[in-house]
Amino acid sequence: MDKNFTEVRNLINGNNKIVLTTHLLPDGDAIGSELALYYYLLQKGKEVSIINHNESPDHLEFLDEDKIIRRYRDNKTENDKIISEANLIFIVDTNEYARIKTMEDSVKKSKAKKICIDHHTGIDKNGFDNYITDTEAPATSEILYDFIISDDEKYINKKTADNLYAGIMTDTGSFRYPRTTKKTFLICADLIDRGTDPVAMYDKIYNNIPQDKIKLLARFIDSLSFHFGKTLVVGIVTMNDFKEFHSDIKDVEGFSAFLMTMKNINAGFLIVELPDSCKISFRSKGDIKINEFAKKYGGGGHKNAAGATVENTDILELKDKLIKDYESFFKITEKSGMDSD
Ligand SMILES: [Mn+2]
Repeated sequence: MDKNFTEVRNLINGNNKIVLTTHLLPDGDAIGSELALYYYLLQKGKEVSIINHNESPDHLEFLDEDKIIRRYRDNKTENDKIISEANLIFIVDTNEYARIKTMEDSVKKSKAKKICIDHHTGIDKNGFDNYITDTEAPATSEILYDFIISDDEKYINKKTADNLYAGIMTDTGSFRYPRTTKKTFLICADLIDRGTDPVAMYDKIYNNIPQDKIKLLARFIDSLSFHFGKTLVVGIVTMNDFKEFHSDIKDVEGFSAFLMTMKNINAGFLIVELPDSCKISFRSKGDIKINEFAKKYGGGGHKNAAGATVENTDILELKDKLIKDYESFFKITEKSGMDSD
């Protein structure tokens, strides 16, 4: 845990032009963190822009009620200018420059001080001028709550509270995932005190699934294969599936978590076919360190949730290889059960 609250606050107090960004395919914690930080900085009189590689997913667009978030490629010239003139650039919910994708060069080139606020493992501290990280935190939004309230609780207004709540709720899988603690609930209770409506927030984010996404989910469920006594489950989503259901990679959000809802499953893989690569989401339960396994594929993450991208591969060959590698990596014997694929 590295909480350089005072240093980061001093940087904010001493600078005016601030840019916020986050990882590709931003999720609720990414967008919630950016907007909460935005409304905090706005109250401190700062000139703030949020610029992202991707647009926000449809079900999170309501969070950006003031239409603050800019997509980098929509006006590259103007966005490059904002980035180059910034004094501070915050990168939230990721600690890898590669994950800000097309913005990487522009951000690195800017003379602005770079500050990372994140809860993922693996930060290269030399890559940032300052950072606030806590890998025990269930969400970047939870870290930001502590950071903002340590300045002055008046800064957590309704808009800040709503965005922090959205970030925490989504990154904890609605308070179900590991690292959800008493503190998480106490923070959310405080956010509710400050005006967040937890029922409305859940309804807006989750009871809002496009029908095509449900059809994509049905196709994904149909693809599931079970291995090693039905303890490993593997599901795939192909480019054809995306085409048929007018969907894209944004629409597989939640599919990997879904794998882990099944009884007796120890681990699950979601493999998504993209134009030149396949994206793998690794999930596990308990002490199975799936991030160690993901390293074999050049990926990484947490003990129970990791990811990797494999270039130029056939999705079905990759699937077979994953199952074989899983067997040898975790030394699964025949006694573990028969492959029921
Ligand atoms: Mn997060």
